[in-house]
Amino acid sequence: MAVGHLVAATLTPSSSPVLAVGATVIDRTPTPMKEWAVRELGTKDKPVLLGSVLLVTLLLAGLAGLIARRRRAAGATVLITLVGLAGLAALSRPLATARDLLPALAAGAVGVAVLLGLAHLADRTTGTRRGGAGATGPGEPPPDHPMTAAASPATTRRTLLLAVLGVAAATAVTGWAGRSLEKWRTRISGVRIPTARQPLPPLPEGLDAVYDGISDFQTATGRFYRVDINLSLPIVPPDEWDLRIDGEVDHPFTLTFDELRAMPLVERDITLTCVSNEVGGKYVGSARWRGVLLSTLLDRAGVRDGADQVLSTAADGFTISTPLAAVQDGRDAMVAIAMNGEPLPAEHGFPARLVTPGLYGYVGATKWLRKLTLTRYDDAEAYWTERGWATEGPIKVSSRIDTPAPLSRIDAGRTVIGGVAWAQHRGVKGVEVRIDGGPWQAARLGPSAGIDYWRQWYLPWEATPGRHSLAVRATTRDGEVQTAVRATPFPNGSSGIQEIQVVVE
Ligand SMILES: Nc1nc2c(c(=O)[nH]1)N[C@H]1C(S)=C(S)[C@@H](COP(=O)(O)O)O[C@H]1N2
Ligand SMILES: [Mo]
Repeated sequence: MAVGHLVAATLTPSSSPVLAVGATVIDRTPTPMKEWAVRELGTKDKPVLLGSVLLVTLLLAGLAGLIARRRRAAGATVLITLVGLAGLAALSRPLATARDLLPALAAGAVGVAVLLGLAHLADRTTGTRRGGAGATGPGEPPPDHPMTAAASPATTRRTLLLAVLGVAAATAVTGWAGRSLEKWRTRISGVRIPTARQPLPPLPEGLDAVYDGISDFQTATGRFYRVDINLSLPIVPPDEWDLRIDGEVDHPFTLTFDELRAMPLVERDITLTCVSNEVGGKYVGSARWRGVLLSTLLDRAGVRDGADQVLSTAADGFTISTPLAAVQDGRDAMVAIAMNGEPLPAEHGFPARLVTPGLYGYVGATKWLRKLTLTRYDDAEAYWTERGWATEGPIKVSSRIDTPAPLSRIDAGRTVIGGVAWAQHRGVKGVEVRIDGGPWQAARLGPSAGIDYWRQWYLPWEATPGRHSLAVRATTRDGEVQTAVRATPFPNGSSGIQEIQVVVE
């Protein structure tokens, strides 16, 4: 598997046997179970999945080894079947080509060679032990038989041990080399993003500068939540990349990266949220995006009557449908090429992604964007909508307590309760806090960076010893109060009010 991973890293990382099987497991997992995994494991879901794939493979390969002790061909067949399944998984990935079979072929060749080699050495240890016991009977090979006379039992066992350790070490080095190569190939260097026509002034100082524990007003790129279907990042060299705009348009066209970045760039502060975010969850982040307004691209293409969705296709084969009405209602959806002043990192969609204020990521935030097709909902369905998630995904008003942390112990005395609230493209008008089931009290709001951005808030609190429960809710500028009615993320986003317990000492 390590060899397969290394070979894949030189070609297409997602064709690695372990990644291809992992991705297939994700695809085949029913939505409720996927939701459970995201909820229980959070961002550890991927390491847990890959760890399980590796563990099961090790066990099955061990089984192949045991079988090979008696019947070489049968053991090798088990191994080849395993590798064959990984090869099929790689071939069934959305953008797979025949080349994606190579990692599995390499894994199969090396795997069978190692299996036969180790089985041979293992036989010699058993053979010499038999010979050494001196129990040479009528049916037994004579002491000078090549199997028994080759070496002393100690030497052979040491050879076997050394061979096993050697294989283990080679596996570790090869696996590490594959991971390093994969990382190196997704690095971004030497990409320059021009400044915006009208650069935004720096953000005002946020509440995080004054009160510990409140989320930073702007989320640092390295700490921005990441959600996508990929176990390995797509490699998209900017000089091979282009963006196609087609479908129900008068003038389809294609832009290279150089052409795109030469267009007039705008800058916007926008908060992204994942539909999988639970009430109080972490799948929300705020950044300054720079790119080309989607409306500029659509105007140039000339959208025909009849289209009702913008279907985007990404380099990972992922698709998103964004309601045309939403991107034409004046909100600043854009094809972003920079995040917080730097080129997009590979994790967040390099070289270009869609950002749509007010819509959950799965309907408006296509990373590694390659194509925008104007089409109809009746004619095409996107990745998550095919899997039962809602067609339109407006972000629900929500708020989160960042400090004090749930179930924490804090000192009695003067402190603050604080956090963030968001209602993208509607704006947050107010935030209220409820202590121990008492009346809702108005919190103070931090600076505003527009209706598409979250709002920090805090409430000074004289904490008295004992156990306390704290709850928060937000109100939008158009007057909607965050509902207490609980909803799961599936199918159109969570709702409810976050209530936490703390102990004051
Ligand atoms: N190509 C691609 N784009 C994608 C996804 C994906 O799996 N593939 N996931 C979407 C989802 S569900 C979300 S919430 C956002 C997350 O963006 P981020 O990882 O930059 O925070 O990306 C969206 N864009
Ligand atoms: Mo998402």
